[in-house]
Amino acid sequence: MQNDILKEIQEALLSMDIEKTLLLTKRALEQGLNPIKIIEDGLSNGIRKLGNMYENGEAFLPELVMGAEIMKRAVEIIKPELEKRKEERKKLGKVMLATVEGDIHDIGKNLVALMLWINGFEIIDLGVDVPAKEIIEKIKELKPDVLGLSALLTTTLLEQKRVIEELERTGLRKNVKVIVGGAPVTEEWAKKIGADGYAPDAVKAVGKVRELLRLWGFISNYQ
Ligand code: B1M
Repeated sequence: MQNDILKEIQEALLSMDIEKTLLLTKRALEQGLNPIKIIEDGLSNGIRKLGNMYENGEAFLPELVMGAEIMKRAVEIIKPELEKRKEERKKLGKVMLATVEGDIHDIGKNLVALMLWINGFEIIDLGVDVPAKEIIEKIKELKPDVLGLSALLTTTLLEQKRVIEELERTGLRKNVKVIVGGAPVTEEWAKKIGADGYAPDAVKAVGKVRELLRLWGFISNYQ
């Protein structure tokens, strides 16, 4: 039953039917489905399938753009449900997020931001296509505890490495934990470039950030 509606959401998104995707998203919420499940198992799976179709020449760029727009609108419907679950605990830490230079994909990063925010973290979102130099400047200015770098293109993965190198070069590396993510990112890549952590999805990103800050002794009374 639950899986049926999630499958229908995927199909509606794949057929670019905005009205139907939004309607089914609302219906899934009314049925009491977990909002995170609707995002991950419904919408995100739909858009990833669209990406596969694009790769195989069965879908084209305007369809990817449209799919991304539908996904964003559907997430807007789900957001208030997630906000109700927001943790009003004392400040857990400040997380700065960016999609690296050359990369404009932001759906995944925005989900990571949303999940961290509802779990009580302060979020500074620098947006997309952010040059390493700008990230360094913002770290100096705003002093986040964690820096999260998202990259969706194999060509922009190297930018994650470049940012970490810049952190080392400017002496800031010791002040900030770095977590990396995005579809082509792996645990091995994260280790190779000297990141502190990697998360495959937005929910696990919350766990990873908590773990890093706890290891650092930042969060004292953490459950
Ligand atoms: Co593009 N794109 N795209 N695209 N796009 C991919 C990434 C691609 C795999 C599609 C494909 O060919 N199969 C491919 C990359 C191939 C490669 O590098 N090997 C690709 C390409 C080629 C391109 C262009 C070059 C196309 C062109 O112009 N010819 C171009 C690049 C532009 C640029 O960035 N310079 C481009 C453009 C676009 C759109 C603008 C149309 C649109 C983006 C809209 C937007 O983001 N506002 C788009 C989309 C939608 C996709 C796909 C279909 C979906 C991405 C997405 O939103 N996924 C994507 C295919 C795919 O990923 N399979 C594709 C859903 C999202 C929830 O998942 O982003 O993976 P994801 O995020 C997850 C995790 O990865 C993780 O948590 C998130 C939530 O669970 N995560 C983190 C993400 N960031 C994290 C950070 C963390 C931790 C976890 O810590 C900091």
